[in-house]
Amino acid sequence: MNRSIHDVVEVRACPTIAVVFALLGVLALIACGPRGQESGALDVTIISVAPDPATVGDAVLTLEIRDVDGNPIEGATIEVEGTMTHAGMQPVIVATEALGAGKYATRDFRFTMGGDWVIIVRATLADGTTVQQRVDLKGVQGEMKMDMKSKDSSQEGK
Ligand SMILES: [Cu+2]
Repeated sequence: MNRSIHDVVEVRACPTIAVVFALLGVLALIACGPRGQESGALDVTIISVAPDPATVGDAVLTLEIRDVDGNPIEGATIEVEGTMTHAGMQPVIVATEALGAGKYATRDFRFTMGGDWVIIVRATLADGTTVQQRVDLKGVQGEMKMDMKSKDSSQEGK
């Protein structure tokens, strides 16, 4: 799973804007080089994951979100979807809290399985435009099976 192929630019907006953002994304890629996490109309960096290393269970992802010019995205509504690429995965979709300076922290996020996750960040900008960007978050620690129940699921299997 090559990183540069995996991180396809995703833009959900009207077609004209999508084309513009796609072009900007290409320019950003050329300008920034293959940094993997950063392409497209939003420059999304996961600046921290708590606990660290990321582990199955409750977690807080702190994101830094900038536009292609490097300006922090302020006044946006940011939704974070955590998912994996295998069939049957139940995505985890949560809201975020703005921390200022383009930083946002997830509320009530939870890693339900160990393994490689994909974090999809959906931003509704102040002008109503919706932009989406995905970031890989690999190697979440813990069991590679569904953990849809609460913490007392360790009681199972007796
Ligand atoms: Cu999964």
